[in-house]
Amino acid sequence: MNEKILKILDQFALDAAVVSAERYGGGHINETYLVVTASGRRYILQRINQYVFKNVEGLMGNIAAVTEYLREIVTDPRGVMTLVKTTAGKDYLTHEDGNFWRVYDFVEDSICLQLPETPEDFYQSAVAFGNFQQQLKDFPAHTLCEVIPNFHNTADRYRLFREALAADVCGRAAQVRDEVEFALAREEEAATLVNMLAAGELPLRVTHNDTKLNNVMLDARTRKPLCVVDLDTVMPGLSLYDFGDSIRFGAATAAEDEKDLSKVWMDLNLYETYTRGFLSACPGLTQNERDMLPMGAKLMTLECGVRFLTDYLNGDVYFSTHYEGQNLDRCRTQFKLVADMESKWDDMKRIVKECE
Ligand code: GN1
Ligand code: MG
Repeated sequence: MNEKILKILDQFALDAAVVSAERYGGGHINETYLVVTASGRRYILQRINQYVFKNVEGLMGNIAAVTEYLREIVTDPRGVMTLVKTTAGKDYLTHEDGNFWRVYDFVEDSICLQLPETPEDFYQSAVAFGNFQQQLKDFPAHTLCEVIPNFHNTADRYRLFREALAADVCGRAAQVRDEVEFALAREEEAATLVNMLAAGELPLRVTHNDTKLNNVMLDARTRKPLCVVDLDTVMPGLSLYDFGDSIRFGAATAAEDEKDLSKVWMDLNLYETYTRGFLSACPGLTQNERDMLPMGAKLMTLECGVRFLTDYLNGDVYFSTHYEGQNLDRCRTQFKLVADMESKWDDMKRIVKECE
């Protein structure tokens, strides 16, 4: 076993001596290990990525506050992530080399899916994220720190896009005139949700901000949700961000970087499935939030497309890419999804009404 990892684990209040610690999972951000102790108990050890997360203290403060709050509500201990404290009683360890480490209890008897195997799986992920929203409806969201400032401030994303377009550091602007035009034609509408928040028409909520299926743990036996994981981007926001990002990713018929746009659209059946699951688990949404669900889906998709386009103009510095032009391909699928949603707008609104 790795000596350094053992020394780190020594500083956490585990139940018994460590017998193994192996690299685990497919995450792209943090470094993760599965730890087993002499009693057979399992833990997850993670080194927090400080390049992506500059404010680890704020991030860990958010996770501790939200998980402690949820623990009072859930009945199954697997219904919430549990941080294991350090021997000094802290929620994370600051190592002498400057890295930050944390330990969670392993969520036993659970599965985690990369893609839905059936529409029911997608439905259950909607229930999981709806539950998360519902359970935290009275949590004072403003007390959480904004882990990544302006993360879903769509208006601010446009400001950064305009800056990138004006600077055109890679000389790519001329190739993307159609995409630029598509984005700019929707700039005013893109501010709809942030304007409603500022006007007090939408409530500030605790949001997860990475509402993909693989961030839900399902019970291995019942295939029903246990808890949501990857709480690093939990911060104050709008419920519509979480709903919208799920639709953007989960109701799309093709990969985010599909080149053949004729394969890309938003599947209305999957949209309906997710909406039904989310609304059934989250009856506490206000009428304005319900009415704006289609707008949440559209604006999260538009925003993501604008972010990909901005990164393409900037020379692919934020999103990791595997080939030249991948960010432009990603931008195009997102804009195709937006156009498809616009053509299905009345159906999207009708489905929300039918699910209420
Ligand atoms: C990033 O790292 P990943 O794939 O979970 C991004 C999301 C985007 C997504 C698009 C912290 O998420 O906001 O929607 O890529 N996360 C961050 O694929 O920027
Ligand atoms: Mg993630």
